[in-house]
Amino acid sequence: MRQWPADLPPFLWGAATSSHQVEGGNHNDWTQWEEAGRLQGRVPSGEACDHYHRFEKDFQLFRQIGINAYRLSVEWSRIEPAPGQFSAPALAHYQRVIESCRAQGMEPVLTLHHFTLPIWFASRGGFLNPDAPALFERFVRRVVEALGDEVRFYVTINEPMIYAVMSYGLGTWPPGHKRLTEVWKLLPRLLASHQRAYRAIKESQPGAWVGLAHHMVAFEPYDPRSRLDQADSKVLHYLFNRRFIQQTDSTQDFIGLNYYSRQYTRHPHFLTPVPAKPGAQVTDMGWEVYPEGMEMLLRDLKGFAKPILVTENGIAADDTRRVQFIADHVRAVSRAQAEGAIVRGYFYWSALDNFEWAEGYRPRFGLIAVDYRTQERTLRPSADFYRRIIAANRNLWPVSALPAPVPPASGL
Ligand code: IFM
Repeated sequence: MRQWPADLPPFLWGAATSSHQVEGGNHNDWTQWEEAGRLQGRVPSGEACDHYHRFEKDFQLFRQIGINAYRLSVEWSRIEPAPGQFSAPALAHYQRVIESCRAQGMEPVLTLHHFTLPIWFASRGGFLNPDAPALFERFVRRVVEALGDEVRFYVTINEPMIYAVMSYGLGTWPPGHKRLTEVWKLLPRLLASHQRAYRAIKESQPGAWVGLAHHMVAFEPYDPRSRLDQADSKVLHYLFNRRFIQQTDSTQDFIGLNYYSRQYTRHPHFLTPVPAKPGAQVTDMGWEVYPEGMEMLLRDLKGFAKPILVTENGIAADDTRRVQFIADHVRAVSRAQAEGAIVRGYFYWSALDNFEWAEGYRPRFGLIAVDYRTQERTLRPSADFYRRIIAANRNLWPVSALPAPVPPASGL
């Protein structure tokens, strides 16, 4: 197993965002979708958190929380607005962002594709196009060339399975297709795109750590005694959680895990698992809170014998629940570490409230509340709780200290 660099903190305590969800002023396949009225009455992303212009001030707030790492994404549509034409100002912008991130003592973890596409790329069929891997590689080379060794951690593709299912299976995201056959066509293209990006990054920065952020769901049988429900949850665990990780085993230096919830398989509907049982406590997204699921998945990932970063974990709910959520999931990380999972980082999703795709601005995931009218930011009590966890574990690995008590609710 590759050694964790001695010049890095032993554990990355971070928070995450993505370009389209926070930057504002984008022009990509999602903005087209929003402008075409596909958000079912929800407000389009518009100026979002205006993070594109306010990133420096935001980084100062992040530092108040004490995070030593920040996961962000670059917006392909800004960097390559037309095929083969790269925008020097956009690349210079991200150079400044990375510089400023480092100046604030945060290790950048850079995602290269987080759901959005340049319009020209989308109109050629996006990742379904056989040329997509080569086009993605060309973009990745330009980014890596511009950022040099300032970025050590790359996530090539965020949540390939979610992207495939939402955009091509359920059709709730652009391009809005509902064709399982396309999901099966898309996945090998995403795989090839990742592999080409991996090689391109390593050619230019051999010391880089490259991986993907895999969305994993803790699947369990709806009826624990039903053999068929049990079998379905195993099948789905393989198809949705493990298959892509197995296929990328030789081209990822770390495994990124995005974890949010458990779902139940109920035979014969194994492709449409049940999000929660009646009476379960759910978040504003309708997702059940189940920290044990994260521990279970981290244990499962142990077998790949690689460092693991929890690249996302978070909740859209009242802030009191957020505090409890963070405490319970950090505890799950600590238990998984005790059982041998080499977890090297935890990134809360999200640093700021942001644009939650088809759900618009209603769900609030942030450690920092954003007033979208005034762009005013306010640290939530959960940010203070996270700060205390980080302070208590500074320079410790594995995670071992969980401060108490839980701060009171603020209504934010
Ligand atoms: O907001 C998303 C993010 O873009 C990808 N992972 C899940 C988050 C919450 O739904």
